[in-house]
Amino acid sequence: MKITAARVIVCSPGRNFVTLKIETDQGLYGVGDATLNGREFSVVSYLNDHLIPCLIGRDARQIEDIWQYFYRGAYWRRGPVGMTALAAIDMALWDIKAKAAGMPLYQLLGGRSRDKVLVYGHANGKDIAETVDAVAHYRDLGYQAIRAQSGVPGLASTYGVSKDTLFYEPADADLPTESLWSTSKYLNHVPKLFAELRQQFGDEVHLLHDVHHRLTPIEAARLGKELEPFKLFWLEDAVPAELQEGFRLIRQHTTTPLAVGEVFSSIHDCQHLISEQLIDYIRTTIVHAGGVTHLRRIAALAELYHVKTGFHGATDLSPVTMGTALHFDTWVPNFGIQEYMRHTAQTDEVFPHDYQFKQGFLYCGETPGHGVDINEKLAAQYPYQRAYLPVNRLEDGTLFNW
Ligand code: KDG
Ligand code: MG
Repeated sequence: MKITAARVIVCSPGRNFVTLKIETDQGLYGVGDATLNGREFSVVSYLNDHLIPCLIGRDARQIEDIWQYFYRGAYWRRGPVGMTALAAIDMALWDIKAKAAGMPLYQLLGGRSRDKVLVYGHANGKDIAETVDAVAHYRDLGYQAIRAQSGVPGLASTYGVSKDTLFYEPADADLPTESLWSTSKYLNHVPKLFAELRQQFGDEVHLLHDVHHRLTPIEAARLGKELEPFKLFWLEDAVPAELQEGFRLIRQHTTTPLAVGEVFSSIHDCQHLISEQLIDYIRTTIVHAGGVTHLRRIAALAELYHVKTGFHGATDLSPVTMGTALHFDTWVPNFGIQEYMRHTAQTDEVFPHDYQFKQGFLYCGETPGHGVDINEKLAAQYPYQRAYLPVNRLEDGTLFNW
């Protein structure tokens, strides 16, 4: 089965998405997501200028060989741009293979390990009262796991607090906006938020929180310890994770479960975090970490060390990634949870899919392949709109982590 064409489609049905479509001489095609939020065209160029010329004419069935060809063959390994481009090819090839087999992707991976996929949604508010209302709203929608973020008194804006209740989109301006950060104000506030949430909602609901890379290990240790009475499902991205051994310090001080990895692009970014049991959930996802082929290796390593999956699923991961991730989640033995931020109706229309949300769970479909397509005609009506993620400064002006 020869690859005859590969096309990169850029569209913006409410937000930017980069999509790869691979065609074969047998009439089957596959679709992959190549979206890297705020850096979209670096992946477009990597695919168009460097990978696609080497892809045409290859046998679409040889997924592993093609993966190795682009990973080892690049000489320049890893990194978000290269691994996202490789992931898009990999996703499209798994889609083709599953379509050729006449099976939904989870069957090819090894079959069903569960009936449904537990997901968490995002409840945000400008203060504690608003966040309580947002959590109540998600409870009404059927969610059993909810991430809670609240504005911090004294700070004009905070990560995770949106204008809209269901469709939080941080890449919100054509040049980066700037927010201000104070670690002490944040650390004083967050335990109050979770005390109130437990008071209001009891112990039944799973509560999660994302620090978004803003603390040092000892600060994260203090926060984890103070949050212990409120039994979080996880504390996410407590520190920027370039320093894997930094997690040892957090781990020595707290039993709050730790999740990390949405910005990782390879197994080498989390090898020590996993093998030294410094984390509980690994958040690398299909699109930013080399596709299904590479994620399988990460999940298998994690399984050895009692680490569960908890894939990133923000709105910048297109429905193509969400659909593929749901097949992976349906199969993977050490599944933990899946993040699920809803896409807008416009996005859902451009990417027809067969997955469904019911009462706090997502269900992947039974269509052969990963179950997500792109309506190219409709996509053409939504041209690219430049959009950046914000940057963050300390109150004295120092540039900080966003
Ligand atoms: O593109 C950046 C977003 O995907 C990220 O800010 C969302 O941290 C995030 C999360 O946990 O969903
Ligand atoms: Mg996050």
